[in-house]
Amino acid sequence: MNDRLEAEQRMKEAGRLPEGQSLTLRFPILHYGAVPDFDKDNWSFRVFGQVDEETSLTWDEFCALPQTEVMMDIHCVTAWSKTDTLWKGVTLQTLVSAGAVKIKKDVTAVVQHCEQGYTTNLPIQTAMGDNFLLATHYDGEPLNPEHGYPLRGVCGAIPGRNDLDDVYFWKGGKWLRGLEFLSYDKPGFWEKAGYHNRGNVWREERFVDQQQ
Ligand SMILES: Nc1nc2c(c(=O)[nH]1)N[C@H]1C(S)=C(S)[C@@H](COP(=O)(O)O)O[C@H]1N2
Ligand SMILES: [Mo]
Repeated sequence: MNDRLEAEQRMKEAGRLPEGQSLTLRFPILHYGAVPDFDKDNWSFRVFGQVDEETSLTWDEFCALPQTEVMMDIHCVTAWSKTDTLWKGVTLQTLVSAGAVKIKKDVTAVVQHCEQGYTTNLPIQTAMGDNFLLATHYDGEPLNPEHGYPLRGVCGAIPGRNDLDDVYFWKGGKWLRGLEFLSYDKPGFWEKAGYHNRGNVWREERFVDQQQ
């Protein structure tokens, strides 16, 4: 057996490979449109919607926030999974506890807004989990442009943590520029184009025809 099949078998046995997924040892690149440039002086991170105060952080302000490292398994709806990916960035929990975001009580959903209009929605409880990160680094290095430099949402599964909502990787927006907090749900780019609104990997919530 080759390395990939061997690793895939191990991950299956460990219960870390959801139904319908196969393991990749590479890191595929998937997105709609072109890779945008980063212009530090004109970059801002917007916090808006149902918050006490709408704000905007500069790149330096964002980088000054306390950072967290998370090891996660990521699962793409196109059926590849990659295990033990190491990310560093800021959790939404940290944004809240650092006072950078004051979420109103009736908030139920958060929408990631990215360059070129890409959006994706998550329930607020999912986004507040340890498995959702606003990441600046992958594997100890700043993100590659293709993987979302300078900032992206990352959602995955933390092995052994059955209390979290593990969603497909499209729900991590690359080239992230802001978060919108809402008291109602607002489907994003792929969610409007036929992907499942929730996208839980263990329930195989891939497409809208599987939605209830
Ligand atoms: N801004 C933006 N973010 C995006 C996408 C996109 O098209 N635009 N595609 C999503 C999809 S469908 C996937 S599977 C992952 C892929 O991330 P990767 O290229 O780092 O593997 O990014 C997600 N985030
Ligand atoms: Mo995807």
